[in-house]
Amino acid sequence: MSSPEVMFVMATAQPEAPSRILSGSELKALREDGVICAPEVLSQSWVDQIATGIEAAQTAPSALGEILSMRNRGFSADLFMWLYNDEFKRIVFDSPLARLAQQVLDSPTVTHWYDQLFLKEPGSDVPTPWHHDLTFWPISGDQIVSIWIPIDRVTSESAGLEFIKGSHMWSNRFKAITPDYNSFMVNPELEDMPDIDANRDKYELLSWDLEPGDVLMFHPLIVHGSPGNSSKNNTRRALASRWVGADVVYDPKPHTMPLPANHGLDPGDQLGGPIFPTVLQGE
Ligand SMILES: O=C(O)CCC(=O)C(=O)O
Repeated sequence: MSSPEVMFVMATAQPEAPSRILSGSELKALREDGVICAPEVLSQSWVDQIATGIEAAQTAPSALGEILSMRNRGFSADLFMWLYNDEFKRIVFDSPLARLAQQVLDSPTVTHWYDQLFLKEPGSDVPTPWHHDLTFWPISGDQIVSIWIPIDRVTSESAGLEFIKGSHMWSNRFKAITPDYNSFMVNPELEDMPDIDANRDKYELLSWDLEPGDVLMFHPLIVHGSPGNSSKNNTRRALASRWVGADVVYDPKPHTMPLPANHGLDPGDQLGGPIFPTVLQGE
């Protein structure tokens, strides 16, 4: 039997448990619909820590964050914040996110893929065009989940995310729609995204009003997007935290997102190493 000291060290070295575990019906809905809203899984204290991290990333954005943001239109974005921001580092290693992902991934290991900020100020006219994620990610595998965490109350007025139910099962693979500086990510061999907004009645759209503490969890192939923030007073801050299991490998296809240079992976390597830390190991 372990000594109490050893048990204490092991316990503090592990990420915290979520406020509650996902139910069987939530896991089934995620498999079938490609997305779920999981209410009340994060404590206010973690929401506050994410808010502090976002504030720091806003005050001192990375060079990439400067490029991705359109501050004159009330939109801020950043990527891989955990590499330079201690608050986000704690969120990767200590928060309940790894354990939430573990429930979905069905994998012995749970590895952090990357984190991403999406902030839309009141009145921001910047939409997130309809897209799916996996086509422009340089990875392949099945065990992948994104956790989208709002820090503010979110409604359809304040740029709530929308999803096409079941679209993760479609065989279509769509071109990314990007600002000019990211046009290298548009793969000409893929289909154009249909005009979903002009034909909204043809699709089964899912969206939720969210409170801080609630999260959305979704499949990397589900088609999703969000409008600008038409509310007058409510900023919409969100962290997307992305996780993978043991079957996911580095696959640097053309027209995919660039990664930090020092990841040390060769094509076909299991995702891991210093830039993609494995937070839960073989449990
Ligand atoms: O927050 C948004 O508007 C976009 C989020 C998104 O596309 C994602 O997390 O994959």
